[in-house]
Amino acid sequence: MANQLKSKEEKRTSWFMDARFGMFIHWGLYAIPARGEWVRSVERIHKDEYQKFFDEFNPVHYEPREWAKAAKEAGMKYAVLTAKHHDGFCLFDSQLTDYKSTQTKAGRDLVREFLDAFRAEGLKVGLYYSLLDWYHDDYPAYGDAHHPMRDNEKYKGRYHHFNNYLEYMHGQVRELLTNYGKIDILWFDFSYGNMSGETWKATQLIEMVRSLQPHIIIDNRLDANGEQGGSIKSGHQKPYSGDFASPEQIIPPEGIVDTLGNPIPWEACITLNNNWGYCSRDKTYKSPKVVIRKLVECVSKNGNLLLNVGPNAKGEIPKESLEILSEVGEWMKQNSESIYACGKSLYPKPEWGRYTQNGNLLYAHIFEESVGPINLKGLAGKVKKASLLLDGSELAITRPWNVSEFPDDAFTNFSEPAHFSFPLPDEIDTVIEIE
Ligand code: H79
Repeated sequence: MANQLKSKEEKRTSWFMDARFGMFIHWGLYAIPARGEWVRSVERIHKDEYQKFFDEFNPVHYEPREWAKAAKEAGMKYAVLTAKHHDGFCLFDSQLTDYKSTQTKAGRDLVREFLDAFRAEGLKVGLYYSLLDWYHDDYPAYGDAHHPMRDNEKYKGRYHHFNNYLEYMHGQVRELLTNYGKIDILWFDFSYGNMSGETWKATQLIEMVRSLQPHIIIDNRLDANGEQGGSIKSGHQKPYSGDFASPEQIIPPEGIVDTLGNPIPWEACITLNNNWGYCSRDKTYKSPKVVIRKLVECVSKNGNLLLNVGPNAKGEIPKESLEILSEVGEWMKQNSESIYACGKSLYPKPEWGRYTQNGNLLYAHIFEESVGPINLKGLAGKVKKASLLLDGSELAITRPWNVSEFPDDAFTNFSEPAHFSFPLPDEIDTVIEIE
């Protein structure tokens, strides 16, 4: 589409749709108990008891340049850090609270260092900000399904001063978007039941956000039924409907489209093991192969993948995660043309894998070992050239001897050129570029 015909929303999100692959970083006090970022809620830990993690917090190995290099090497184009998660602890030097990293042994503004480091590596930067806040006294506690103090009678009625919380929350968002230069993504989390939309004074919040950072793109979680698209796709856009949908721990089966069937930007956020925050006992890591296939799946459905890491209390990304990222990076070095700026193909999903497409270039991601040539259904007579993305070697398009059974199909014949052997090592998926 010609640029001048693009809507404001499309222009805002065009870098994002091209980027396709980003790093989510969940880091905070919960890295110390190392039982996931929900630990305070799940174990109903009292504020006074959780305080010990604030007193201990001392991430001596926090080197965001190392994080940024790991992200870049993996082929990621952007990163989103939890500036504040549900526990209310701030990784930045907010003037509105003392519950922040600068008041801990860390003594530093960790958000600023993250932003500087990732920008220096040429990545776009985003901040996650929790709408929930289990620390602030004016955030409803008693009776709130998620609050650590939900059963504690002493916390009854605190929400009468909810406006104080809203002022605080809006104020912190203002700080983040005023004091740290250009922020590319703002990632709110999350709305539920009545805690949604105007309960957060969402229209006013969005107006402030856009006035401070006109180019920022915002997720859709100021709206309760946001995750899978919600009002973004309904055609009844609200000011706070957001720029992209944010499916969590799921890749939508058909991508996400609006009511007219037009694709809308979306980003699946997925953990590497089964926790967002560092969890020392959780070793259920996905293999690099699964991660690559999930990235390809997102792109093949017009979506992005925001892949999470949960650094530990010292500030290190777990070595298991680093290993996965580095192997994904190896694959990306050879095959990233089939990811960046690519999207859903005009051709339906093939039986042996997935297609991604960028203009005239079709990328065949071969997930299954084949016996004989790969069938490119519906492409007979349309292929100018096919080659392996891995090394650029040309592949012959041939047809099998029983051609009459496949009248309209093209095949790539892996027996020519002779030096190419298929399948490749099991861990790495093969990509063919078809012009
Ligand atoms: O930041 C990450 C999660 O902490 C956050 N969103 C991502 C990006 C998130 N907040 N809420 N939820 C996800 C969904 C709520 C899940 C819950 Fe549970 C089920 C809360 C209580 C039961 C999961 C399982 C968390 C605690 C136990």
